[in-house]
Amino acid sequence: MDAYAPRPEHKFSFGLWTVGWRGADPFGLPTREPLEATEAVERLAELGAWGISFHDDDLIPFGASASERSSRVDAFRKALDACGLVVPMATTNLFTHPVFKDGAFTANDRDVRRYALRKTLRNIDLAASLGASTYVLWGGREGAESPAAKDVGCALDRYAEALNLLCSYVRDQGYPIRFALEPKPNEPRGDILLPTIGHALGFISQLEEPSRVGLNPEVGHEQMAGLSMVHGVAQALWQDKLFHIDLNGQNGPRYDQDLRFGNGDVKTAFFLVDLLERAGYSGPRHFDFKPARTEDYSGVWAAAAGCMRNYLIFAERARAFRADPEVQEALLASRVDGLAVPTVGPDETLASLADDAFDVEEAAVRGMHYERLDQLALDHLFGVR
Ligand code: GLT
Ligand code: MN
Ligand code: MN
Repeated sequence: MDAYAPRPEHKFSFGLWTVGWRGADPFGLPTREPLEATEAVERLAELGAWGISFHDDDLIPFGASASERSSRVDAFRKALDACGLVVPMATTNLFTHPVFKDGAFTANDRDVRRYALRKTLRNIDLAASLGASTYVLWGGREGAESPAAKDVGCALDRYAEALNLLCSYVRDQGYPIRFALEPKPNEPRGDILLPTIGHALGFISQLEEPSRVGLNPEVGHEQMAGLSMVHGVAQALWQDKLFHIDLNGQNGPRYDQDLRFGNGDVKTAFFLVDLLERAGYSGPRHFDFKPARTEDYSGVWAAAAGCMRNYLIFAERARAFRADPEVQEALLASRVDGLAVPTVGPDETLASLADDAFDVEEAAVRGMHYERLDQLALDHLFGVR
């Protein structure tokens, strides 16, 4: 049996817009024909995936008639049932149509903001009927190119207003849905609001129902901001805010590469999987990547299979790293366990600090032995241990 074969219990999911990306970029036309949603469902199920997510417009073309809408949704539902795939998450396209050129929930034009809310509510109803429990909000157009163009305080007021209204809607409807904000620093806007995990966590604390709102961090987006995805996700977990995750690959701060998971920064991917698995993260392992436009559909499916295979390889390598007696000894030598001990004990007061017999010079020369520990991690990642 292939130890790296994906199975539904691994909870791998894919955006319909990922495998369905046709390869159009700012410099070139699409290189692939459109992909039917039903075929995406069938192929992903064959590959061992568990779920599929979608934007309203991925499934139902923008402006479709009522009859086209219902026939598309019916066909999708049938394919899901036939293949045993679930819809763990859905989201709204609030960025493609030119009406959203200045944003959706934070557009300066009030009628655009009201339209964005209507479009979102309509798709939340569909998401709920398909069993989704997470609703992602990626505000790619919420931002500006000039600081003169946007009153950021007002924009955040309107963003919070939208979130508060959406929370009250799902509460009133009795939908078991939570919202997940997806940070990104820039692209397509020059500067996007809620640019990082940290900004989004701070914003959530200002909402009326913070417990209903969490995060959907994307690997490449934190790296575009030059930040550590592993530290960001660890903090989201620490605050019980990791509702969903977009796994992909990126090579440093540049345009959003959306590489398949495992391409790009492999060491980050390894430690991210190590973190998710050890933290007992139980949500979807969702891949949000763009199969390279050099590929035909066989390459698209190879890339989708590669995302899942790489996740399972990293998980296995991370388990081996943690189980290795030499690693355990190296962790102790680096005193990694010491950080779990409260700095001032429960029976102590700050006055107790005065009793420490502490030799500053001796502490200053102690080595941490992190280089050895890190090399052991690399040896495991490279498969030479
Ligand atoms: C878009 C974006 C992704 C978001 C999607 C959700 S759409 O493709 O690049 O990062 O996750 O709206
Ligand atoms: Mn991206
Ligand atoms: Mn994403």
